[in-house]
Amino acid sequence: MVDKDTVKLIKERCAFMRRDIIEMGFIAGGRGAHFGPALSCTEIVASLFFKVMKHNPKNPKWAERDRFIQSKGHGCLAYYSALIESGYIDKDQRKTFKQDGSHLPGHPSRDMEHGIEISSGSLGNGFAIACGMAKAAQIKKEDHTYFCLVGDGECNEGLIWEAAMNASKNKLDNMVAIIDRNGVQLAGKTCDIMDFDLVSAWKAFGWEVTVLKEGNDPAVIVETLELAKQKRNGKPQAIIAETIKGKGISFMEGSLNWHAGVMNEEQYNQAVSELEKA
Ligand SMILES: Cc1ncc(C[n+]2csc(CCOP(=O)(O)OP(=O)(O)O)c2C)c(N)n1
Repeated sequence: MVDKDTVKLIKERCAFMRRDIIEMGFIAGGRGAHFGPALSCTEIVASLFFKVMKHNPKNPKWAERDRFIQSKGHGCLAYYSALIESGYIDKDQRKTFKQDGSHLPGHPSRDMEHGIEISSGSLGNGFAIACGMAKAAQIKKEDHTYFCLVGDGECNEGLIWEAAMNASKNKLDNMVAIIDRNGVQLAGKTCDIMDFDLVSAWKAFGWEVTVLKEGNDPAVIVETLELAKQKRNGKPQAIIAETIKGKGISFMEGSLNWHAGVMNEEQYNQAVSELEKA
């Protein structure tokens, strides 16, 4: 059972993070931003950064830290907002999102000084890299956990399954994949584009699977992630988290239009006002 103070803290952080996401996405102007993919996983990323993972913003390269790998790199606004709210990146850097020379490009680019472990954005690659890093840690007998955020549409990539079977063969029980099952991908609903049973697939590839019905509820997320982190039973862990794409902004929730988009001033004002009232 997660205590009330923890839940309160994560909800507060999510409120700041959502504000950062909207600010940065609006600042990107005509370049557009992936709002929906960041808003669906805000609670997951916040639970990791503000409770579950051991890490130190003052020492980003601390060898014993747990690792966060955002394989669905296009959802980086959630990652960046967690790095900003934890102190890896200055808040005033928000205005550089997607600008040349920024620490905050449109997809994460490896930048260890600022807490970004790997470059990602080509779907499937981040997960495969995370499994490789977890294997290296296993060989070196290091005791930290690799948390990798994967999209449900991303699970259509063949590379995911090559890495998944390799991880179970290698008994990578230091590896936790969190699948952000928001049901909507770039050009349609995930079930219309490639309809397969994610739970059975991950199990068939040798992973222990937990389905998280309330993937935007910090209390349930923290409990599930902490359990997965403690399990060292010879199996990698997959958490299938049912979330809402665009969560928190009424006109974005569940919408295909806001996988990525350009936000006008009226929409920005509405989004900010909804966040203030939440
Ligand atoms: C290898 C590769 N193919 C295609 C794309 C283009 N692309 C970017 S996001 C996306 C959809 C991802 O959907 P999902 O994994 O469900 O993530 P969500 O946006 O719902 O968080 C696609 C196809 C890509 N980034 N990489």
